[in-house]
Amino acid sequence: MSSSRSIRFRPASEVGLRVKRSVGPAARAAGCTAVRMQRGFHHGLRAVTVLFCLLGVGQAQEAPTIGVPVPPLGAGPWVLDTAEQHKIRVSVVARGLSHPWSLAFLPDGNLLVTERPGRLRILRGGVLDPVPISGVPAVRTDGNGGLMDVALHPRFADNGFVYLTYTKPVGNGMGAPALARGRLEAGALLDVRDLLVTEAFEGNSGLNGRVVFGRDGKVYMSTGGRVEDAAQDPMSLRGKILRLNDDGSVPPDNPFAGRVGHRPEIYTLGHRNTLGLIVHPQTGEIWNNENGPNGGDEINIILPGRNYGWPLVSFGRDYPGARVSDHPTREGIESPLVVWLPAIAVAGMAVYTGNQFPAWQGNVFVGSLQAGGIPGTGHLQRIVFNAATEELRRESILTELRQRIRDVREGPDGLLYVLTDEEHGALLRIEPAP
Ligand SMILES: [Ca+2]
Repeated sequence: MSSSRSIRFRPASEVGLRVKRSVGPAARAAGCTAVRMQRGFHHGLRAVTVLFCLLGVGQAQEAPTIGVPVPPLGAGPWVLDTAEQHKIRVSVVARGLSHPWSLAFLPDGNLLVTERPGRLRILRGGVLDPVPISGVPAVRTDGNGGLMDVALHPRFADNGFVYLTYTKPVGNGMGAPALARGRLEAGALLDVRDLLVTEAFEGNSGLNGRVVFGRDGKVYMSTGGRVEDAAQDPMSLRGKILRLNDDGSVPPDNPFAGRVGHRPEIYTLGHRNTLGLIVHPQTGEIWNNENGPNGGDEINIILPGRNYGWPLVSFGRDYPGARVSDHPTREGIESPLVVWLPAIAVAGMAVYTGNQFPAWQGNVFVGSLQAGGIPGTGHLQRIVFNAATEELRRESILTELRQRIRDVREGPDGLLYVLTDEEHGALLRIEPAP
């Protein structure tokens, strides 16, 4: 059994851990490591030392295995029963995708899919072209980064503009989350250029980025900011949602434009790691979802100039178990619309408005990479709200497949499409079953 498949420890760099080996001989023999955690807060640096035994892989004692082996995804289709939309059929549209991250429906019916290792793929007539689209910028692929989101310009049919978020390699092993634009023409991206390159750093801490066009025609881009207090720093582009013109310039009506000590690109701050960013199809609002550490995943309604709290305020717990903050809310900080504790590693988001699933009208769908810290438990969640956008019900579906769900979208045909973020990943389609 592959331990790398069944145990996915998040690296120390993700949680700002500093590993020190000044533990006693007995603890060392048990595979324990003393870990000093530090996080900068506005009210001072808090530090705590804990014994972190699970990281002692390869030392005197092998760490316990978490999770059970996951068999490869079968051929399908699968007919499943769900709580309100009974009998759905899930089928494989394409497989053999390496860590697919995002997708975009083209007006001609074709479909773009990003693969995190740095390839942009196209499905024509539902068939995956074995040849990737050329012209994609080089990406840094270690850790969680690489090629991530893809979005089409609102006037794509006229200008062919495709927007990509990716980790730009900037030398010495460093990577910088970046936004690039190119023109799609005959299977190639042409005139590709970076519109924004954010701060470079080592490791994989908070590399992820989504991009979506608002109804105002502006580009909204998220950046991860899960270490230290970068998400609260108004001069850092990390841990933010940024708002740009379609050419990458800064709109003069941005909430912090012209304010001393603030980067003008910032639309909102205090985000840990946004993995879902959408325009709500019924209200036009920008919604995000973001990952907490060991709990505290959130859905938020994104309002200009607001602070969403990370790392000052969270409902979550840190990886060793302690609460992130003494109180989960604070005056002047936006509270999440939905919270998960423990985490489901939320990723991707769609609000269903099609006519294929009448019982799912207005429901929010999110992917889960893994639930409750147990590998091999990824699935799709459905959330039902009332007319006042207050949560009523949650349902976990596709649990039988046990795949890491990275993205979920409603297609122009009113069906739902799901990407499984696996080494042998797949594009799945969900439709009503007779
Ligand atoms: Ca928050």
